[in-house]
Amino acid sequence: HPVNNTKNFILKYLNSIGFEIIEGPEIESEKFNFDMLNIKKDHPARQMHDTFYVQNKKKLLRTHTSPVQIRSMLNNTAPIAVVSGGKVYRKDDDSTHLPMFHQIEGMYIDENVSFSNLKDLIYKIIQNIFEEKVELRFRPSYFPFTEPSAEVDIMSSNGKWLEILGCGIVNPIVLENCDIDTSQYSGLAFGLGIERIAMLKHELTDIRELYKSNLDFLKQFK
Ligand code: 2NL
Repeated sequence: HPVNNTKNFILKYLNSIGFEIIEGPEIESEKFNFDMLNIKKDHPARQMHDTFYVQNKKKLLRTHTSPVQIRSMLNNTAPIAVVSGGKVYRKDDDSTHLPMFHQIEGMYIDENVSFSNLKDLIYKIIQNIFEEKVELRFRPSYFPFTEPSAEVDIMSSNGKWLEILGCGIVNPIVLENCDIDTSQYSGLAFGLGIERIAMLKHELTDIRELYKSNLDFLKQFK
């Protein structure tokens, strides 16, 4: 399936440059999906229309793969270089959004990790994905779990900027939540939607094509 092909291709590259591939549960708690990541109680993403809650709101379907990195910070000591990939869930359903999609997130914690390190890594990842030199730009953005944060756009063949991933320097609040000494360590992190990249690589226009289980369609992707 093009989504699994894309996921495995990106994970394999990140693993080859030193990131350990880790996994975690799809059913999560508010603590790991939101609290530990500095996503406050009144943050819009917490409202019922974004998140699938289960078991009387005691548990939820993870809205991103970040809880996997949170667990790795709690269970290991720095330096840490990990990448997680898998299914995530949000209450969305149209030609560009699905209630279930796949994400890859990477995180690197060490002494002296800087925004230059982040930029260098993102350039390498994007060039590996598209297998050629692509023009890209970093645009200032906001995520509660990174500070500063940026979204990265690539220049597409029709001359338009397209958003490809989000990234940033791990917010020290998140490191402190995981008992990591912020006087010694800093970190970088990034997240990308796999369907979005598979669509760009294969020039698809409707994300729902990927999940119609139409074998004639899927057999095109060898
Ligand atoms: C996006 C943006 C991002 C992260 C994910 C992260 C995880 C931890 C700490 C800090 Cl545990 N950051 N993940 C960071 C920046 C962006 O994803 O647009 N994803 C589709």
